[in-house]
Amino acid sequence: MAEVGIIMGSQSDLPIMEEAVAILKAFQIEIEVDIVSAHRTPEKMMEYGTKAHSRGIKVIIAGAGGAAHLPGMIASLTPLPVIGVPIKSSNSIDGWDSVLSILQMPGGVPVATVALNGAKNAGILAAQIIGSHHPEIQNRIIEYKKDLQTKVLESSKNIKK
Ligand code: RP5
Repeated sequence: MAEVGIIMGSQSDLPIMEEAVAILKAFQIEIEVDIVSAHRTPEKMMEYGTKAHSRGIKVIIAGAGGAAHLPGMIASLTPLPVIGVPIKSSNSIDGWDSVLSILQMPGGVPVATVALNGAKNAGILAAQIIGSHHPEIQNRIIEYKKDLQTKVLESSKNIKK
């Protein structure tokens, strides 16, 4: 059963959102992926946002670009933590529109917003949330962080040669 729901406003967001898919698969977390548009399929968005928690989803990652309303609207409908991924899409001016649309939520309705096109970090954050009550997954995150450290220390050694 999927624990992380990854949704995006358009098929055109998929190349970025694939990075969340890839890292969550690497952490061996069950996911589901779908396209849910706040503006083009509002009824589907309502259905997704109101029912995800009863289907066993624990965290939602929502990506959108331009007038990026999907993460905030989903957050308004669900009791689950929502991670928002601002995407620099074809209708973005420079990406700030997507960032601010997702980041500047009103009090009471948080969206944990990652960097522009930061789907990989969204996946890691979702894994950390799941890992907080799942020791096996938390251990994979500990190993992942050790690996990040090893890579930097190796580059540091090599750059001095
Ligand atoms: C947003 O508009 C989507 O999330 C996407 O980032 C952007 C452009 O969508 P398309 O016109 O490519 O379908 O709603």
